[in-house]
Amino acid sequence: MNISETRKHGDASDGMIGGRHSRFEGSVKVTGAATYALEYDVEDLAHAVLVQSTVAAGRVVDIDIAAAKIAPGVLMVLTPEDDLGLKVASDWYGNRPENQDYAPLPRTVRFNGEAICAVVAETREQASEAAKLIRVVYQETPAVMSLDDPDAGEGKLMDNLTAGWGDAEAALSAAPVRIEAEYCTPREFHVAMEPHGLTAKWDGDKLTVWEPSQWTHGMARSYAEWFGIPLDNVRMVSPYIGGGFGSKGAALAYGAVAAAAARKLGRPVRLAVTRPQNFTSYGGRAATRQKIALGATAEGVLQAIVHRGMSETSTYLDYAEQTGAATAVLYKVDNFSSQHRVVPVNSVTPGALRGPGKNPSAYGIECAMDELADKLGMDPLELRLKNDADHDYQSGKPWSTRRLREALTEGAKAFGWSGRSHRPRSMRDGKTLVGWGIGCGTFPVIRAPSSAMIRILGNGRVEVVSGSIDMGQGTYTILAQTASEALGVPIDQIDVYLGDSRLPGSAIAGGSMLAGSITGAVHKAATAARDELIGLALNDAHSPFRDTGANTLMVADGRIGATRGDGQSLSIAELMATLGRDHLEILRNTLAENTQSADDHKRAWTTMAGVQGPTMGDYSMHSWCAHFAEVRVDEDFGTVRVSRIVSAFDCGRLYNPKLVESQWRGGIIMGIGQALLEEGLVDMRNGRLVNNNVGDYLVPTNADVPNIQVISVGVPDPHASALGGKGVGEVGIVGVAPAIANAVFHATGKRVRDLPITLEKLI
Ligand code: MCN
Ligand code: MOS
Repeated sequence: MNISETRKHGDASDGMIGGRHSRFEGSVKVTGAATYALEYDVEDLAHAVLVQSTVAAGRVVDIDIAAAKIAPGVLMVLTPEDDLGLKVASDWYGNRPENQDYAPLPRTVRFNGEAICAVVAETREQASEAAKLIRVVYQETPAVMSLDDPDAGEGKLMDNLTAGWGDAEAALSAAPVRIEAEYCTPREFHVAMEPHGLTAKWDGDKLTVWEPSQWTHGMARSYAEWFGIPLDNVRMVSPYIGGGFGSKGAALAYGAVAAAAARKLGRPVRLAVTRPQNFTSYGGRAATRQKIALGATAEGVLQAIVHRGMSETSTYLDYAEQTGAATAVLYKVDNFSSQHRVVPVNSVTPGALRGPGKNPSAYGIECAMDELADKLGMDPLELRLKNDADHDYQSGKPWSTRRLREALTEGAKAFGWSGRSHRPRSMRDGKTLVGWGIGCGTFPVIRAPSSAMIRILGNGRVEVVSGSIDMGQGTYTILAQTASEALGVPIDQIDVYLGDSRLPGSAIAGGSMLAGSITGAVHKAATAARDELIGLALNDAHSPFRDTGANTLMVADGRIGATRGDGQSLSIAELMATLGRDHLEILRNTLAENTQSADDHKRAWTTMAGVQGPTMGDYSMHSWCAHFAEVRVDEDFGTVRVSRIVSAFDCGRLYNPKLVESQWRGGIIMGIGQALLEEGLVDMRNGRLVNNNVGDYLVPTNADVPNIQVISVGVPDPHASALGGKGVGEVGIVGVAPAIANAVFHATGKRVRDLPITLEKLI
């Protein structure tokens, strides 16, 4: 059965909110019709290649570009000598330093792999060849290579990440049962299938950038500010993205270099960031360390949590991988203290990677809970249920919805947890040790203002238009479903246009905030569009419904007609053909090339709607999950295989369970990689990331992925979003690594407290 047949054979309600509709853009992707950023046919294109520093810190004192400049095809060589005339752009939150110069090819090197030169040539091959001819002389300065470096120091205490209530230290020392341990996670990377890169083209002072983007509006703002041009002059185009996982939310130095080169050269420039360069052109997940002490009664009632975490950052910006993020919300505890420090090292500034903060945080607290259960001689499931938090102890607010208890009990039932013998090394299958472990996860509900546009075209088709993006998570599909349901138009009559900064602004596809934010906007716009269509049908001088005496009409299955009886009904196209043009707002929109026939657009009519990001208000809102993992460990060789995972989730209402299950599974698979495989290795002599390629930086392959059963225990959460859904995209990875680590302990009796759990740590 091919994709279009799958769609045809789908259930009729498939296309509604909550239906299991297959990926809307699936067929264009599998047939290769989807165009990615580096595939656009742009005339007169030149190609740029980056040259990166080979030292961790220092000053570029001499660059010999003579040979590169005369190499075949070379058009331009950019070095720190060149004034690109750029200004520092706003940060993430829109704060901008006044009139500061920005040098994306800096003279002062801050990490190994920082871009310092670029070569532009007629072809990419010529640029790469010429790049090899550049000779750079550095004056090296002392550097801190990683958190493991003896010179790394204690870093800086982050006041905004210091939390506490009760008297944690006193309650801890008074507690009859205590555990204390340190947990470590390494530097990790996104490794999205589509590497970074862009094509930049100037028309006068107007810039078009084709670049994979999790946030077209935010990135367009950076380009505009770098170059000092109005925001309207920048167009970011990003309709298809081969995965981002947090790495594609911000415009980065290589983008500034390519766009500056294009401006200087007067030709469009394409810059493909190579796979190795991907590892240092933007930040992965920071390495973390955290000490956790838990105190409990002999019955397993938590008395105190003391948490001290740290994460690496760069030498030039503080980015905190917040190790206390999940610690504070998972359990009921009256005495709590958490601190987080950032330690500058000579690396690119780390960034968000699926479940930032929450992910290493859950690794710490969920391993610690397992250690406590072991010390108490208690079932780790029972320990978690006993300490389930009835409200948010940090904010004092009630949960909007929290079904972690249900996730634990339903997950346990599906997994067969009651068959566990709790003593470590007590379950085996021949020569293989078998272990079962639990890890819980959470991710906050975040929202941001989003807007969307609905157009009903003269031919009866409906367009959903938004500047938000789909990097694989399902935005196209859920927006089509939302519009279909709100308008009463079958989903195959709907087209969705995304990924262009000239379209209505939206939340970033980050922090698992997009689906909840943008479905609200589309629902509102589509409902308003339907009401306006009905209004026109009742009032337009030419409408056949005008004289029927009806005071309302309904739209269903793409037809408009009387709400009851078998009165006349018309398809939307038939109705649109009768309406007077004076009632149709003629589109003066920018999106000519994304539209259907020009004539249809003349008869189109537009509704815009926006939803504000509601404040977090009176509730504490989060998604929740409980993972149950089974591992099999070879006793002689220490090899670990994950043989089974069952995970239960509370993410509120699911707009499309098929896509959600895929999101959860994707997160869980990344969690398997984090537990067993992934680790950025730094050469302590020069700060170079040694395994900067997909051959040496291991991510799970199909052979590493077992049967994963996912279960939804959520209920619609009216506080979380307009349609009742909570975030889905990130919570899946949170809690997987501790579930596996705890299973490995259960199998082997050996507690590995630093990820990944490789065989040499087990032997
Ligand atoms: N969804 C749903 N019902 C809900 C919530 C979500 O059906 N109540 C489904 C929808 O298909 C929606 C998807 O889940 O498109 C994700 O929704 P949401 O949780 O709002 O997350 P965002 O749309 O903001 O996407 C970003 C999120 C993040 S932050 C990372 S990191 C991540 C992730 O999504 N990166 C991904 N999932 C990814 N999936 C793919 N394929 N590739 C990535 O790079
Ligand atoms: Mo996701 S790491 O917030 O893009």
